[in-house]
Amino acid sequence: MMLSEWKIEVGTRRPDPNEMTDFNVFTMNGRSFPGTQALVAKIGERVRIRIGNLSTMSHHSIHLHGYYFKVVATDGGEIPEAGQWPETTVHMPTGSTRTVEFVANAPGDWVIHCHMLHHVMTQMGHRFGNIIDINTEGLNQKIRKLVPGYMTMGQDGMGEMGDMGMAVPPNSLPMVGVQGQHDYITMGGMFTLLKVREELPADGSDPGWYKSPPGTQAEAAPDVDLKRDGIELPKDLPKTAARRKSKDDVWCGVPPAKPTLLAKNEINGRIKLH
Ligand SMILES: [Cu+2]
Repeated sequence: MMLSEWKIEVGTRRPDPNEMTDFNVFTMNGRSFPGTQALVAKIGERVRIRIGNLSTMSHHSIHLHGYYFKVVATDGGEIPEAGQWPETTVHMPTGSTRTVEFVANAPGDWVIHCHMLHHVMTQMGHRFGNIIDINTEGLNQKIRKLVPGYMTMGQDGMGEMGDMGMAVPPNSLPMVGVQGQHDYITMGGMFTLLKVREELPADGSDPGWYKSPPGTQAEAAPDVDLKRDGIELPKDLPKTAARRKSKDDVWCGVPPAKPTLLAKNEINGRIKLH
């Protein structure tokens, strides 16, 4: 699995190799989530993943959910068994390789990703103020007098970006995330899934989302249990709040035919996917 970082300016398709620090696209095998390909394994298989960090400036801390693995080799060679160490995250210095091994004994969809925050955010990790949990009601109208089409975003995280349905240039990714089987996955960039199954499709295709057996997933407690334990839920649960649509925002749910920011440079017209 090759890790890379790129600087791709708005309206261009060619990564800028002269960038020194301000990378905005992070890839596994040349693709950013949700465009990455899932890794697949059959239950009981011994899995060996060799990771190479081709980034010019960044280290990456590659983390696998659901498993412990052992670091069994570096680009300097095999590590003798007595020297192998257990991990859930392997640090990848620039220009290095690490090889990890484990037995795929737990079925499921397990995330494997870089643990550096903006490496799983792609463009959204750059140059915006932190307004998490700030009350921004009415701010759009005020700022739009100065900046037409202005949108306040980020007060509930960046998941809302996927719900808006804003048009993007044809060779672009959503700013962050994709709809998963349970909820919107607010991740991008250096992020993919390890899919472990009893049986894999014979044609090597993606096995789809894991169907959890009944009783193995967390679910909302029934009212009777909450009452028994003396728990009273607040009226406006955080989950509901994070998905609310601002009444004052014409962009939400009704994307304009031609987004102002793109129309300015006619990016839609200039970029064609080959
Ligand atoms: Cu990283």
